Amino acid sequence: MSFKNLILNTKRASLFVGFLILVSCAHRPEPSYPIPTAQQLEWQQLETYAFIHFGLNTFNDMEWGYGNSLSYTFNPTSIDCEQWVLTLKAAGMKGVIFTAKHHDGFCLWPTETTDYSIKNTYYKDGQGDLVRELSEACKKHDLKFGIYVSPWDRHQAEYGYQGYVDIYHKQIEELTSNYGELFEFWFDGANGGTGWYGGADEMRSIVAEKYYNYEKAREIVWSHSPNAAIFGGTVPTLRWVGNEKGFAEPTQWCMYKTDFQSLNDEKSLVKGFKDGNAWLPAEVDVSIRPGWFYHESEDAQVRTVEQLMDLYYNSVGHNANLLLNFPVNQEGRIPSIDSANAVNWYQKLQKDFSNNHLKGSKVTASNTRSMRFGPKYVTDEDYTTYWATEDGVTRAELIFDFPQTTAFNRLLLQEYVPLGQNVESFCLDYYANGKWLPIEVNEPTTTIGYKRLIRFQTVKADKLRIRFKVFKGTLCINRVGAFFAE
Ligand code: FUL
Repeated sequence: MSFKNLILNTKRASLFVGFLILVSCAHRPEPSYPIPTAQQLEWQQLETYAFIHFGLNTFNDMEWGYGNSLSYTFNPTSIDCEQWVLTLKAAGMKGVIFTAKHHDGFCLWPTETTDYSIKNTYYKDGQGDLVRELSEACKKHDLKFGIYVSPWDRHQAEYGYQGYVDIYHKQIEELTSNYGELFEFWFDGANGGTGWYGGADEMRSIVAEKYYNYEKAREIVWSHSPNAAIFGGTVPTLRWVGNEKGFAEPTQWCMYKTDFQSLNDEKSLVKGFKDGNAWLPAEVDVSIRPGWFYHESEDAQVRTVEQLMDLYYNSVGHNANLLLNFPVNQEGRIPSIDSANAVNWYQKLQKDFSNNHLKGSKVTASNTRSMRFGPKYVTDEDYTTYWATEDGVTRAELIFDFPQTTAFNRLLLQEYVPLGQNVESFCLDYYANGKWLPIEVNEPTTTIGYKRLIRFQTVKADKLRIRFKVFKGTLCINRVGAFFAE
């Protein structure tokens, strides 16, 4: 080989090695398992959606009907499912889950499985079908639709025996095959034991994880709505947060353990498991009033805009979805005070998060995997792009340099969870008058997950620094925002 050729080959070889290094850093970080399915991710991106509790309880001033309230007492005077849907949309809800049957066993659709239904009421002379009316209003106004059908049935004589399980599965079949695509299906875990049970009027105990055959129930749901998220039972795709008060812990893992005991352990449900074997993010279910059903006596206790805001920060802001219940009253409407508070809350929320002050800032990162994963992607609003560090990096920081001193009091952080949830600890500092100062936050700045929102006293800063102190796997940050809320 001539000297000239040798030089040429060496040059080619080093170019090739350089290329290899570039390619290896440009590759996507390895996921840290467990990770969400496409369906779970889509569900998490909904963030807020509604419950509607309505039925015989509404007309009998009850929360848990015994199973013997007379069906003709169900008598709404001016029902309007479009009013529900338009209210929910104006309150920013992405979907609605309807109590097609609550524990009292009364069915709001003309089921073939029992006479204890809307067929035996004065409503539309027994020709009504509220599941139909609501699902059609949802289609018309583009709101997702979901079903709650209580496994516990205090009316059915066969409850506790195989006969009822067949009825229950048939009800699921009817509800999933006749009303279009469902985004979520609710298997409520509540069971108080006592009930009317066809006149037996006694206590009946069952072993829920065996009795209802939830595996088959889910199969029925998925045979019609393969993308439906599943709440409750033995094979859920999301988890109850362990309370109905409206909060998830700030330290909040999407990961969970899927044995039935863990699925019912309220202390763990509220925070998840860092070492959980499955992706099972939390859903915070809570009512806009003290009760799930409408009671006139609670008209003065509707959550205010401020209280709804707290619910939001304690659920969506803590890496969980918010399922907000709206009781429908005896007229068949969402009362105006509930609707006004919810809509005003949503408008405030939109205003508070309308202007991300980080957008005009210059961002630098202590470490970057490659240009394809640069820090500029944390403010681009594109869910498919993110900032990532190189493999093996165990600490990293982002600094945002503002063009002028900027006031803010809210921060938004999102990990790129399609590759898993990694961050365990971070801290926030701002730069003002020539020095770095900590942003005082009154809750632990630990996990981030799909979304974390943080409230604090207004700071006026020239720079913002986020230090990611502990994380497993490779750090992947999808979005960061700094906002000013009045
Ligand atoms: C609970 C039920 O017992 C309540 O009545 C309500 O439906 C709530 C959403 O779930 O377990």
